[in-house]
Amino acid sequence: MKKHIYLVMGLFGFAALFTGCGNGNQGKGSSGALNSSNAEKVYVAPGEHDEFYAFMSGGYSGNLTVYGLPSGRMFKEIPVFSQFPTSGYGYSEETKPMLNTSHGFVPWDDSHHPDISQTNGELDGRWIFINGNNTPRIARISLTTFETEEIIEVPNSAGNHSSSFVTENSEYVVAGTRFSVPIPQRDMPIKEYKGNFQGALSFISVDPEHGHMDIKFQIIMPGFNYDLSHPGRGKSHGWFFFTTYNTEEASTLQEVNSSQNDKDFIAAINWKKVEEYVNNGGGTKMAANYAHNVYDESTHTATSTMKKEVLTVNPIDIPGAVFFLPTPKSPHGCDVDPTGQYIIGNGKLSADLTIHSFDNMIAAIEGKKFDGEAYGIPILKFEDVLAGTVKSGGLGPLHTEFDAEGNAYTTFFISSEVVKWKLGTWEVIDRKPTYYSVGHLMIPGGNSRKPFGKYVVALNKITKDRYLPVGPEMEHSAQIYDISGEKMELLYDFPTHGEPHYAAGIPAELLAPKSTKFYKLSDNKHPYATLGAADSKVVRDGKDVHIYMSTIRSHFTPDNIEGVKVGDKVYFHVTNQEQDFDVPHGFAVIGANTSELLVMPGQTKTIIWEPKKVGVWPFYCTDFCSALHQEMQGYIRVSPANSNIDLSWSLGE
Ligand code: K7E
Ligand code: CUA
Repeated sequence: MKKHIYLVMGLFGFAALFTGCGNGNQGKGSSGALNSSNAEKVYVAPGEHDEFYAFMSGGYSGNLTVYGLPSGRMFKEIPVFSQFPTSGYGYSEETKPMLNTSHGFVPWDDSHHPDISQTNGELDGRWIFINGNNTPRIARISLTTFETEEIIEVPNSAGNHSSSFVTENSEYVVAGTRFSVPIPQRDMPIKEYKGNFQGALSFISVDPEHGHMDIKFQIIMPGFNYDLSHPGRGKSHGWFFFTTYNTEEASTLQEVNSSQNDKDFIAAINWKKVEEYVNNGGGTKMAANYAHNVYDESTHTATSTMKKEVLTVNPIDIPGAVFFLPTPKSPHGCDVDPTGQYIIGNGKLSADLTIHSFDNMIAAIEGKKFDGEAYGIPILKFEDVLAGTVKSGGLGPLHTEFDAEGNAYTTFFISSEVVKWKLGTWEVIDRKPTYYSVGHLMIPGGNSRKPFGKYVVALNKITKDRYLPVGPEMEHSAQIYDISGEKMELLYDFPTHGEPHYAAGIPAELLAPKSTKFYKLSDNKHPYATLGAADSKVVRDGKDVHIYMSTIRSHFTPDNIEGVKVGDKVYFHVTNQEQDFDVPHGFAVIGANTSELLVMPGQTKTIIWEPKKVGVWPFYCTDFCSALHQEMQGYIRVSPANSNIDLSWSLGE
């Protein structure tokens, strides 16, 4: 045990050494990142467009950010798991249901791994999925509207981390638990973890037409930690691979106790076999309670439904469906190359990378060459499945991506570098420092059969001296490298928002032409929509007052409202009448216990305002929409609770 403590301390000492040094003379001189031709490589002239979209997970912002590559310009923050006052997401009545869970309204999460939908193993640009780590959820975001359309909660899961990766035809988006827990949840002593806690790996089906998600089955696995996962592709399509750590099943002092085993496992799951089993009536329905939230583009409104049942399967009931591949040193990343042949386990406490061969794995399974079992799941022999080892000389490998030329790129957290190596020969071709302590990296399409190469983006954890200081809290730093040549070339640094873990990149030409410009007013099915200024009205229903409000440059209709009383609940249903690209109107009213609304053309959004004080209170448009934007305002008169002033409103006559 002591030896392990020393090893861990040794590694972190080494980390301090690397992350502690400044950028010194890096890049001075005629080559390197300060070379002016590198500036040209990331320069996108005014009015020109970037070549790639990059979607960065927002980490503890709970959201997803959209950047351009190579420029590193941020285009949008897409709210997903967190309330977002900039647009009113999670504040407006229409979007609040998106954040409903079995724990009630949860307005925040920690998002890690975006993954773009695929067809035949290639990015198809329809949707992007991302996981909520803390209160386990998977979200689906439309890549035409760039809006979150659906969120499904994942029951029996805790720390939804080995998620949200899609299979080759987006048959499934997969969500694996990081923490094992009692399943079903119950009151029990924590020290009885071993043998009692379990880990759920959820396969969420994706409707090929609408993208709607549904948990098809959950595999209830031994009580390990399931860290990351990737789908098989090509020849290994039908399989899914998950790294595990804490196969020791320690429940305390994890940083020591879960590093005891020299090898943990990669769990190989033959999901086609499990699918066949459940299609034939296999599995056990378990009572559950989880939210399924769907946003309807025609009503501009989300609904939340609680689901009450989940289908679970016990892997030992399906012989041939699940195997363990021994993998050294608490592996973190689990990556599959574009051919589907190689499965890379990045042992985060190791210097070497372990590469398993899919063909070897199948041969070992067919030859029934097992090295014992864990909870009835066969363990394959390490030597039988091993394809090779990359002796990198780096420390703390985390994640690997691929280009289209048979090269792999692995990040090393402790030694702060990206290492390029050759699939099949395992030789190291190049290594470049990152600033500092890189986590994931991303090559557009690098998690598919068809990587686009050209750039790799390193997503660094430590920013330190890369930018002007802004106090103790800094944004994380990304770095873009040109990988079109034999050697990688650092081009540019740019800050990212929240803590991007993984990212997904796609050629702009696959998304830009189909991007929604505005919503058609004639398609607006919102029950409180105002489809023309003439339809504006105010309706009282007991203490509820519904204001059907329309907006067009540059006025609200109605602009003045009287007859509202203290104790009323006022619903401002604001419809934007514009039918043009990029003309939002905003709405804010004094004292609202919520955010503004930002309403896109053709859309209806609602906030509730509960006036507590008598007076005449203004509201206004928050988005500078025209030269007369400052005139886009109105008043609402609030009378005492017992007043008998009738409702009235002005339509601008
Ligand atoms: Cu940050 Cu993929 Cu959540 Cu590694 S994870 S870095
Ligand atoms: Cu509408 Cu400003």
